[in-house]
Amino acid sequence: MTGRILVVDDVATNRIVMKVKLSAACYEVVQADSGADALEKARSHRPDLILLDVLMPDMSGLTVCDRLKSDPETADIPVILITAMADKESKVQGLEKGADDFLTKPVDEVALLARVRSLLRARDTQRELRLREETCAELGFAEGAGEFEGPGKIALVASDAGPAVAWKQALEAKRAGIVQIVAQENVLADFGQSDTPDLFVISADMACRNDGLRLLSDLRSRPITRYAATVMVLPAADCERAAIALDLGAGDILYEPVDADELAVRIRTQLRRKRQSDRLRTTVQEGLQLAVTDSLTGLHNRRYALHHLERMLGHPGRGIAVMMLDLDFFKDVNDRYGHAAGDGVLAVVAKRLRAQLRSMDLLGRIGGEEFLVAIPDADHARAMDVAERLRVAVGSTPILIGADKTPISVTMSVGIALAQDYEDSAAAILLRADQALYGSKAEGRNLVTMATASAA
Ligand code: GH3
Ligand code: MG
Repeated sequence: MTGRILVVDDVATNRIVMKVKLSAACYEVVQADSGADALEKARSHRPDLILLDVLMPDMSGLTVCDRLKSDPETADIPVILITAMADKESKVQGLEKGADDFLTKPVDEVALLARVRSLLRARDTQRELRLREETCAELGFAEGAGEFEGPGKIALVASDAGPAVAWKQALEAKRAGIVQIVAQENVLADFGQSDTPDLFVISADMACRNDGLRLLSDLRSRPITRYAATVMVLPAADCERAAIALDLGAGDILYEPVDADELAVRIRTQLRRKRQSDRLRTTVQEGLQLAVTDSLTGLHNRRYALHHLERMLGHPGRGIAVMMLDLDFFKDVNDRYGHAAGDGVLAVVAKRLRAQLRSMDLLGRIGGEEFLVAIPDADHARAMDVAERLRVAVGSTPILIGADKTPISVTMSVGIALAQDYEDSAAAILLRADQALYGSKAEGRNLVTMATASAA
C-alpha cells in the first residue's frame, strides 16, 4: 500500500525518526515543522494521513486538528495525534476534535504502522464509494435518502459479565446508543438481518486467549455483520495484538483498563463513520439499480437487456429463444386517450408479461412500446407456447386506466428467433427476431411468428 503521510513535529529529530520508519514501509513522507506549516501543507500536498505532534510552540496540535477538521478541504484526512504526555483529558479532547487516534511517545512502530494501514484502508473505501456516488450523481441518479437515524445499536462481548456490565452502564450514562451484552457463544448465532448491531465492542481474550480476534474475523467474513463497526479491547500495552486486530479489520482499538469517556468518543466516531459508509453504499446501490432499470415499467432497460442477452448467448449448450414484442397501433392509443394513459398501458403490459415469465427469463423494455424476452432452455415448441401465452396475456382483457377505469384494449405482435448455435451473436439473433416480428405485423398483427431457421 502506498500513501502520502504528513509528519508534523517542531523537533527535527522526531520528524526524521518518523520519516525513516514510514519510508521503510514505502510511504511517501512530507514534513511540517509548525502548526501553521501543517495547515498549509495539508492543503497543498493533500496527504492521505497526518501524524500530528500535540506540543508545538506556535499552535497546539489540538488546535491544528480542530482547524483541519473544520476545513472541508482537509476534513476527511485522518489524523493521529502524538504526544509525550498521555493524560486522559487531552486524549479525550483530541478524539472529540476528530482525531482518529492518539499515540504516546515513544511510538511503538508495529502499532503505528498497523494503525496507518487501517486508516488508509478505511479512507480508500470511503474514497471509492464517494467516487461511485459522484458517478451516479453525474448520471442524474437520485441522492441517497437522508433518513432520520436512530441511536446506534451496540453489542458488548466481553470475557466475563463484570467488565461488560460496567461498560454498559458507562455507555448508557453517556447516551452512546442502545447497548446490549451478548455472550461470546451467541454472537454469531444471535443476529438476523434486522437486529444486527451497528457496532461490536469485543475483548481480545475471552474463554480462551485470542477468542476475540477470532470472533472479529468471523464477523468480518459474514454478510450480515461485515459492515458493522468493531472496537477491540486489549490488555494494557499489547501493541502486537493491537496491530493484528487492526489488520483483521477492527475499526478501533482500546487498552485496558477501559476509560468510559474514551470508549464513548471512540464509539461515536466509529458509528459516524459506519453511517457515512452505509449511506454511500445505499446511494451507490440505488444508483446501480436505476442505471439498469426502466423507470416507467420497472423492467430492465435496453442497455441492460441487450448486455444480458449477450451474456446468455455466451453460455453454450442451451437453446435460447429470443422474442421481440411490439404493441399494435400504439400510436392510436396515445392519440385517443392521451400520452399519460399510454404510459399507464405500458406499465400494465409490463406487469402482465412479467407474470407469465420465470425469474431466470430476461424481460426488458428496449424501445417505446417494444419489449425483449429471452428464455433459456427453450426449443421451438416451448418458445411458441410461451410467446402465445404472452400475446394472450396482453391482448385478451382490456386494461383499465385512470380513476374512471377507462377500458383500453391493446394487442401485441411477437417475433421469435431461436439461437442456432454458439456463434449466434446478439445482433444476428435480434435481427432475425425483428424480421419475424415484421412478419407478424404484415400478416395482420396480434400474431406470433417464428423466424425461419436461418436468415444468414
Ligand atoms: P405498429 O402496430 O406498426 O407497431 O403501430 P404503432 O402505432 O405501435 O407503431 P409506431 O412505431 O408508429 O408508433 C409507436 C408509438 O408508441 C409512437 C409513440 O407515441 C408511442 N410511444 C413510444 N414510447 C412511448 C411511451 O413511453 N409512452 C407512450 N405513452 N407512448 C409511447
Ligand atoms: Mg407498435
